[in-house]
Amino acid sequence: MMADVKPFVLDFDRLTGFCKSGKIQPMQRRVSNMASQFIDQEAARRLMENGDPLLYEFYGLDLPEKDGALQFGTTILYPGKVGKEYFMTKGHFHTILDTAEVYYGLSGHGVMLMETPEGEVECKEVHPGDALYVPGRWAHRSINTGDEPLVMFFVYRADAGHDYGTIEKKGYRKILVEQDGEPVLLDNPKWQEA
Ligand code: M6P
Ligand code: ZN
Repeated sequence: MMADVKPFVLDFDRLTGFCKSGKIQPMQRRVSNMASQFIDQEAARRLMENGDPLLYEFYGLDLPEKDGALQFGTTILYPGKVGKEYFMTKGHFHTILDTAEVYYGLSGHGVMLMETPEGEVECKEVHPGDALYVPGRWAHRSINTGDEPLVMFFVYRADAGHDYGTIEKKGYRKILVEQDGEPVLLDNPKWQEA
């Protein structure tokens, strides 16, 4: 199977992140795709009734999920808030837990919120030109704290897989909310021990 994959080039715009030729199409996630993750359920409901805004788009490739292969693309996370909570990605552990991922900031700015199954938490800012290493075992969620799209390039082992279940059930330990115009990391009141 791998032998069938020939070298190829994809033309991601280095500011918008979109594939200019349209050779591949992004996946999209809206508020309704992850409404239960937000703290302010009333705000999430209002947004869903008012056009269900797009939170983010990201590209994935149809490549064999083999440990010798890589998966890569761009992710475009729009600015906005659900209540006081910034627009964010669902976030996930990798199914093969101990597999890492690299993100490279192209435009906009925000943070990557990460946590281990044992409860260690890290929050790292990403600006254009920053390369962020997410080690294996760390769940990762991107959060847009700015007022323009946060665009990043990412790459990870193609067989890593996405484990959403843990985050969907328990939530993240921390949330990032705006207070007096600044992002503040707080304990997630909805977080539950399994
Ligand atoms: C990035 C990558 C993808 C991931 C996407 C969306 O583009 O990490 O693997 O799928 O973000 O994030 P999520 O899967 O958490 O919705
Ligand atoms: Zn990942």
